[in-house]
This record gives sequence, C-alpha cells and structure tokens, in this order.
Amino acid sequence: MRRFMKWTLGIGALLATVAALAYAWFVWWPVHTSPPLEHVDEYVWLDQGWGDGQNAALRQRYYYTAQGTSMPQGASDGAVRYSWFVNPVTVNDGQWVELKGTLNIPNCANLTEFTIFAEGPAAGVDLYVDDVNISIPVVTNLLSDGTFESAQGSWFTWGSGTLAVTSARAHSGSKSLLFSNRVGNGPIARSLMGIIQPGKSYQVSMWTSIGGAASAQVNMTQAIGCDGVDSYAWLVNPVTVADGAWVKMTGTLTVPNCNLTNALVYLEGPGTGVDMYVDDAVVTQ
Ligand SMILES: [Ca+2]
Repeated sequence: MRRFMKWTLGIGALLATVAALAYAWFVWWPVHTSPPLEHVDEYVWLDQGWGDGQNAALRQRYYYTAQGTSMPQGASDGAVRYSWFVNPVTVNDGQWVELKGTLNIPNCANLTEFTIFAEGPAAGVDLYVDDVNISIPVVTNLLSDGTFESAQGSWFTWGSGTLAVTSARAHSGSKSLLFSNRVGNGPIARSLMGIIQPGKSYQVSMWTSIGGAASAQVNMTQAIGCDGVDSYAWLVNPVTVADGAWVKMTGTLTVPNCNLTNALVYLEGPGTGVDMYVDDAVVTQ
C-alpha cells in the first residue's frame, strides 16, 4: 500500500513537473519574449478617395504596399514597377508592326528609372525596332473657369446657401470655390452646354474638399438632356472625403448623339451644414 502511494505521488509529481515545463515552454516563454505590438500611426481604409488610376499617389502608397511587409512595392522612390503599355501582338517574319501606347509617368518625388522596351520573342528570334517616337500630347482644358483664382465663373447651385470664391482653402493657387451655410443637399454645378458636343466622350475631373464635419460622402453626377428629357448618372460614385483633405473626382462623360438640351456636371452628397469646396476642374476630350 505504501509502495502504491509512493508510486502515485511520484507519477503525480512527474506529471505536474511536465505540465509546468510545458506551460513555461509553450505559454510563458513565447509571451515574455514576443516584441511589443508596433504602434499604429494611421489607419487607411481601402478605396477611400484614392483616385481611379493605378498611378494615383495614394493608391500607389497603400494598395501596392502589402500589409505586414516592409518591402517597397511602389511606395518608395526605389521601387520599380513594370507594366505592358502595348499588349502582345503577333508579328510575322519580315513584317513591320507599329506598337503604340500611352506612358503614364508616376507623380513620385524622385523618379529613379523610366525605361521602355520591346520584348517577347524567345531565344533565337531576331527583334528589330525602328522609328521610335515619343511625343507629349497637348491636353486642352475646355473649362476656362476651373481654378477660381480670379472669379467664380459659370459655377452655380440650385441649393440653399452661400456659393463664393474663398481663400480659406485651395487645391492649387490660393483660392477655391466654397459652398457654405448649406441647408439641404444642394450641389456645386457647372453647365457644359456650348463646351461639349453630342456623340463624343470627355474626361471630367475636379478636386473636392469638405468642412464642418469629420468626413462626408461626395459624388460627381452628370445630368444630360436629349430633346428636353433629362437623365442622371453618377460620374463618380460616393467617396469619403475627410475634413481638410482634397480628393480628385474623375469620370468619363459619354455624350449621346442626340439633340442636346442639357449638360450638367455637379458635386453633391453632403447634407445640411457641411461645407463643400471645388478646385482645379478640368474637362478634356
Ligand atoms: Ca485654385
């Protein structure tokens, strides 16, 4: 009996020691040797006013930086990114084929490399290039009143509030257009009648900001009238704009080939009491 008790106590002590060692090894040690969690400076949510293009500055900084890594993937000046600007085409022996594309140069502080190359054929296949030509397209802003540096121009609202040029904020220059004292959800609008033509497409962009709230949703809308019948569509879906931030709204306005009787673009979304700003509006074909 004593012998049995001794064995039982012995095995119990052994199990307790093993359990204590296991706890120390699997729980206590990892917890006490893990580095503290890194301080989070800023939370950035997906697609909150990043801009549409893959070269939008905020999209480059956040989207191309994989979470949990410190590898520069477009976020730093040193990262190199590759993209096809002409997809593969079949070229027959003896034939010359024109490869033509648009180069978008990223808006980075320190451009360290920009190389174009023709590639594709495997080993043993000869590759010729000739007549390489690079030109800078002339882009004409069809709006003459998009900067608000001198006047409000033809911008208007049908909402209730005060629409006026302000020096309080500017995306570029020193002034922008401010819609303040807003009651209801009135927009900041511009008619494009006499500027755009039926059957053609245009790029419309403008920068917006809000005030009087931590953030607000803003969208860009088109109103197109054919034979007196207006139809409405969002050129840019609602995006969250934080107080003080400037967000670029860019959309393609496709004008139907009709008897055009109305052509409006406008920013809207924020409710009563929220200030809306617009600056640097550009319409190009
Ligand atoms: Ca301005």
